Amino acid sequence: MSKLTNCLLKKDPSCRPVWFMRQAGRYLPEFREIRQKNKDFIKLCLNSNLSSEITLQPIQRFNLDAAIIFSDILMVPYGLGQEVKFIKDEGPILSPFNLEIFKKNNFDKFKDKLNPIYEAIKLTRKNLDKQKSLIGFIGAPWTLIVYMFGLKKNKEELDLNILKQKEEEIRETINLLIEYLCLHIELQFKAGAEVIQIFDSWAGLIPEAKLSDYCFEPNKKIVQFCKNNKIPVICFPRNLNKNYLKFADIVKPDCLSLDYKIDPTWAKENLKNYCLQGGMDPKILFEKEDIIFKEVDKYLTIFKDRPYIFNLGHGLLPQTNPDVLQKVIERVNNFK
Ligand code: 1CP
Repeated sequence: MSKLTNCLLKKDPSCRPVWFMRQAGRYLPEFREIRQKNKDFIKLCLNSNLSSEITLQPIQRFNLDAAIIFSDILMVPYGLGQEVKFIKDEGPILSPFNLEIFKKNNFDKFKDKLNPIYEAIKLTRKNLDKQKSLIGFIGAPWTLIVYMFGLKKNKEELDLNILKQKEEEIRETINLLIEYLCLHIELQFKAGAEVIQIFDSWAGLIPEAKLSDYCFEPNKKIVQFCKNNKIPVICFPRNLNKNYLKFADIVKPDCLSLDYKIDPTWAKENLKNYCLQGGMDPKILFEKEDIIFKEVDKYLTIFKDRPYIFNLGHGLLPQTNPDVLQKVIERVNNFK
């Protein structure tokens, strides 16, 4: 069993796996080199050889316990017929959503469109050390809805008017999305991804009264699907604050990934029966070495007797220095 699955399933506190969200990405010069020659991000995600090569880049450089397949949560809306464009410094833009067209999808069409992702997973699993895990992932329904319906007014705020107007359409879309997301999980698992992470990056934007409908229940259904199929699952309901507790009680994933606004001591005391992951602010990596190490040690000490996966409270930022990351990984691996 790999260190990561041992921690997740056996809840063994003695192993201390480490990996990072966005570990394959723009902070690596070798990624930028490939990206520069491949301007179309969707096409890059659908190039199985390149996707696999990018997935393995951080593994070649660092002593990490897991690789995460190079793809994007927006490949699912793409697979379901929406156009997806990534505009530099602006983020993703999707073509207008149309429920009637969306309903015309079927499993075979979806599977064919996203097949290169599953091929990339097969290829990566073949070239990855047996001791290292390969992580597949999805975006949670709500987080996908935010992009599919263009719900954001700006980086931090939702357009609540659209949210109200489209309530019925959103409900129907979430229910359909769950089916395709479970299929996407199953196909990634069958191709060789042995752990799934569910990113609910915009969970923190949901109005309190809608948390159950938009966050807890959809995540619960997908986690239940994973459990029924014996697929280990990590949930990342970002920025839920104290509602992490409610999320944990209702959704019951194998592991909860913490964002950097969560106080790790609070998490340790309140999320008692859970394997936990991450938490440290990615911006700490821009500080001086002694400050970084102090913060790394803080997380490792708080979670010393708990099953804990070292990671950050969100993805690595593009300005991160890979040499600094190298030192952090050594620090984690040598921690006694
Ligand atoms: O070169 C570039 O500009 C591409 C940047 C990039 C990368 C490296 C995007 C665009 N996606 C990815 C890969 C990616 N996305 C991975 C690969 C594996 C790894 O972690 O190494 C994963 C797991 C994701 C997941 C993802 N995509 C999330 C969830 C995690 C999070 O960051 O909260 C989200 C919200 C997206 C949407 C997305 N894709 C890309 C960007 C810049 C964004 C976010 C935009 C926004 O803030 O709204």
